[in-house]
Amino acid sequence: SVGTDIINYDAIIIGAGFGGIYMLKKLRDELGLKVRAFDKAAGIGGTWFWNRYPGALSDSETFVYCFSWDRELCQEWDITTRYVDQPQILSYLNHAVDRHDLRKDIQLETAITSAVFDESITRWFVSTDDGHQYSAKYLVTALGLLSATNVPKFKGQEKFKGKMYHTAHWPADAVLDGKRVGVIGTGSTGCQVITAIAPIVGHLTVFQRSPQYTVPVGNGPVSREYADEIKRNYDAIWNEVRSSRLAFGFKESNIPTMSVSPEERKEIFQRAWEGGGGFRFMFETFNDIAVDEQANFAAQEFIRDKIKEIVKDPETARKLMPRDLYAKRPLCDSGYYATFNRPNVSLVDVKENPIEEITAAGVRTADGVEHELDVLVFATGFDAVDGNYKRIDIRGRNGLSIKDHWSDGPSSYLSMSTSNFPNMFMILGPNGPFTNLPPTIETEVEWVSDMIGFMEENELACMEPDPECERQWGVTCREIADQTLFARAESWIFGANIPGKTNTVYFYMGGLGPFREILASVQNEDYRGFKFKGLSPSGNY
Ligand code: FAD
Ligand code: NA7
Repeated sequence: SVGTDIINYDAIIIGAGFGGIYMLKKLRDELGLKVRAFDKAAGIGGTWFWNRYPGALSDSETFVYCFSWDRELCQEWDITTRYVDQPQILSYLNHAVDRHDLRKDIQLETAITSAVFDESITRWFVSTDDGHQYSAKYLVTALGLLSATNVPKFKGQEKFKGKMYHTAHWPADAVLDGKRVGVIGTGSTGCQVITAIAPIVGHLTVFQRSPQYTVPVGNGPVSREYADEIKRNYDAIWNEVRSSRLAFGFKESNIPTMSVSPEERKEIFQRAWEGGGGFRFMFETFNDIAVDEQANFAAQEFIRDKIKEIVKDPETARKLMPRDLYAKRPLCDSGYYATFNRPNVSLVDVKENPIEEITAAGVRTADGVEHELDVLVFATGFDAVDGNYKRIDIRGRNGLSIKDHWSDGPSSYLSMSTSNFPNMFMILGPNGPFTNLPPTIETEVEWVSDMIGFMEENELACMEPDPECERQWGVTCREIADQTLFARAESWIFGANIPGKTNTVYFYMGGLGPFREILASVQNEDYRGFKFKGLSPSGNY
């Protein structure tokens, strides 16, 4: 039976970002359950609480980087810029939480250290880092895809006398003005932070391992007419977003790259370059850049030509020019390549000239140069998708740990559930859609809420997906991913950014629209692939 010093809930949610917030709303206010959400952060917002580095910006456009479920808020909240930056998103999410009076059911600064399923009473027991225990029938993990940080270890790191920051643990008191700053990493985050801090630091040294294809983001204020037009059409916009593949709020192209003349191709790329947006450049221009080598090469060449044009020093331009596939998360920036024309910015190619060690004064590279630094920034990304799962002791039936269950790489049935972990629902679990994320998060939250509602209505004690359906879902995800060039590029999307991490499929690349159709058909067929168990007369499993 449930102990007396344990506080009991119907549902426990881990995480208070976009996912956890909406999940709390659904379960508490629509299903009337007793729910508590926990987050180890000192504030709500998830990603946008943690990532406070200069330049942090969502590159999903403002009108699709918000909650569609709060239709009133969609009308009330001002759209003033084409994209929203970290402070804007954080204040939006705080406003949403207060608007729905959710704060009182969110416990902050509390990390979940373990979650153990007790099969005899079909309940989860959750322990926190402050020594308390809680239990719940349902456990919802909204732990974030890009949340557990990747901090590579360099020789001598502990000797460094300056400050070291990972971009996702950016301290409020960080001072960069006039300082000698080094940045390791040139992914989406690296490009943003490098471009933002170059004008304020004394000297900036960029340690680049892989050069990046990036296009202008095209941020700026928007007109009142633009915002009004979106608000007038919001219902139609959301419908389109939900049935699209990428959920970014633009019409995905259906034209093959090679079907147009070279001149027309260049014009289309140029228009996209001027219009701005990384996903737009890759998916609004043509329909095959991510799947066809020749098409991909055409896009690469266009960007390489831009680098040649923008970057004045030919040696720096050469180092900045990627030669591999354009098949990582498409990036966009606010003047990244041009930043390297600044006299206070230098570029070190750490593939040609590796980091040997971190010294008391800075970073020493293989050529013997010691790059003296006051601040070293790690823009080295995340242990994506399953990173936070491995950092909690999660145990399902028969004490099986999630680490063992996922020893060959994480798996799921429909991203939201995994066998042996009954009544555990994952928001953005492995093998979910690769999209602009809020619409996918909403899709998953609504589906989970529907299933929990179904279980409550039918007095079911327990749900668990069929392992064979889970295996099949993994095969489907693999097959789709293998049709794309993304599978051949090394990035976090396939777990290739962390030494020793299983390089496998982590996403359903079939798109949100098709994913939603699959979910609807599963639901219509009495939750095909899920096993349920009813309550015994005693109320036990
Ligand atoms: P998160 O916001 O990551 O929240 C997860 C929460 O779980 C965190 O607050 C964390 O503290 C908490 N947590 C984890 N483990 C525990 C534990 N053991 N105990 C207690 N709490 C725990 N997506 C886009 O669609 N478009 C973008 O332009 C975009 N830009 C991004 C830029 C950056 C710099 C980053 C890092 C991510 C970006 N993303 C973007 C992805 C972004 O993560 C999602 O859009 C969205 O914010 C995810 O929300 P979430 O609620 O699923 O997870
Ligand atoms: P990314 O895209 O994983 O980028 C991390 C960067 O750090 C990338 O340039 C890496 O080089 C580099 N890196 C990682 N480890 C090292 C070591 N050991 N030495 C040198 N350089 C290293 O993370 P981001 O935070 O930029 O973006 C992740 C997502 O979060 C992004 O898509 C947004 O959606 C938000 P590599 O390319 O691996 O050679």
